[in-house]
Amino acid sequence: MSGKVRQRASANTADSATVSVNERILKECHTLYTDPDTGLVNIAKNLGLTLLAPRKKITVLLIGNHSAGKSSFINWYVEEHVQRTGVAIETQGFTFVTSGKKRESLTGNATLHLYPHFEPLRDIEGVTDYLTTEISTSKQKKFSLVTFVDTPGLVDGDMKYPFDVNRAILWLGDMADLIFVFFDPIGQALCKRTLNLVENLSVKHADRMRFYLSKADEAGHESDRQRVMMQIVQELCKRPGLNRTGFDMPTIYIPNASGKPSRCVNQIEEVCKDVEKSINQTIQNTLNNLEKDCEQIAEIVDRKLDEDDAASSHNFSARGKGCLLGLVGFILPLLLLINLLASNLGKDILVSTLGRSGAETLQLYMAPIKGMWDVIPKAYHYHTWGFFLFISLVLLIVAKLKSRLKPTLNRKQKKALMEKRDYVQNMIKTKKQSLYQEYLQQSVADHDL
Ligand SMILES: Nc1nc2c(ncn2[C@@H]2O[C@H](COP(=O)(O)OP(=O)(O)O)[C@@H](O)[C@H]2O)c(=O)[nH]1
Ligand SMILES: [Mg+2]
Repeated sequence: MSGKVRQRASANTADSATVSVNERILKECHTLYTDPDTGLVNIAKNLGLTLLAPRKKITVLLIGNHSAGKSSFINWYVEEHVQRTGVAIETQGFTFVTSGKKRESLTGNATLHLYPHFEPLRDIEGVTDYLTTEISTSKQKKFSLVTFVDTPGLVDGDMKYPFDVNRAILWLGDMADLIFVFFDPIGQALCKRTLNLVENLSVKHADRMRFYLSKADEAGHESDRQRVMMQIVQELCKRPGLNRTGFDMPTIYIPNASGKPSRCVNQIEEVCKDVEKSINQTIQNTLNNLEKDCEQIAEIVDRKLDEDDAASSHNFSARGKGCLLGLVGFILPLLLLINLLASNLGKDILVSTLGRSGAETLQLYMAPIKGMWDVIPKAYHYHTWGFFLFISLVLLIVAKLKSRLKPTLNRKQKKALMEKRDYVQNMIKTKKQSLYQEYLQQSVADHDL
């Protein structure tokens, strides 16, 4: 019994040990947004604000000529033969290579289900049939935090793609955190399609793009390699959109790919570092955005509460004005009516209904009105009645209009709003602080080692 418990406990620690701090931070941030009850996405939606949940992994798009070594690089990174490689045109469509609980291949529709933010790809006719996802259980390097997007090899000329490959790659470039461009020394490194795409992508995403001279072990001697590199850089610089100083192009190759040892310098670790840097940047951005989003929510709540206060005081004065106007509109004809009754009913009837003192008081108070009424010639009495009835009607209508109220929040709604504000300002911000602390601590620890 206790053995079983111990076994389970150790399995748990093993499990949590394989989940890196960074992975957990991104997952927790994701949950803070997507939780159905307390998630920021839903809180914001109820306030009329659209928030996007952060992604749990970065996306790395690989482009390059056919046979430049893209698929081989993915296999090397993952340390598993996930993608088919070879000189024949192997990769026809787009493949998302990602880590998961079990080895599996998914079709296009399942892929878009897994990556809802890639859903607009459907608009590019024919792409869905050429989308696949390869899920691998590998946790090598930083693979648990990366999704690679392998693309069809780019070639010029007659090659017919079953969909608009340029449009699809440009669109994927918008979604990717990193865009790796592989140039190989033997193939059509300078194929027009690749150069055009690189130029177009760098209009928006120059900062996300990295260039590599791949399969560098096949470039011959050092001098040959230099020449190839010069050629590629020259070709790139000819493009107006790419003419920048200092093209950085590490030379990389898959160790032992050619089967014979190579003396060429391999900078493939640079690629891994670029991936790591992007992951770190993503974590920092995600945490910063978390705080910004909380602030935005708190601001909206404050604004709503202010608006509600303004509406309440508006309603208070509207009610006051409405009452006053209504009262005048109501009293005016009433006074005329009383005056009419008082002067037309005989004194006896008044005394018998109101009592002697009552009748006298009435006469006393009605005297000014009676005085004014008597000034008006008898022939105009009906007109005067009409006039005053009209005035009081207008007053009553204005009163009705003036007392129109603005909607206000009830106590429960107000409380709910304030709770939301406190939740994002206190709970989530504290959580963000502690996640940041964990993130920083691990890099401090890394340096200490
Ligand atoms: N010598 C050497 N061969 C490589 C390297 N990377 C890939 N290859 C070979 O080049 C061919 C094409 O590679 P592949 O990954 O399919 O290219 P892709 O079309 O860009 O996906 C395959 O036969 C690989 O074995 C490398 O770094 N060095
Ligand atoms: Mg390939």
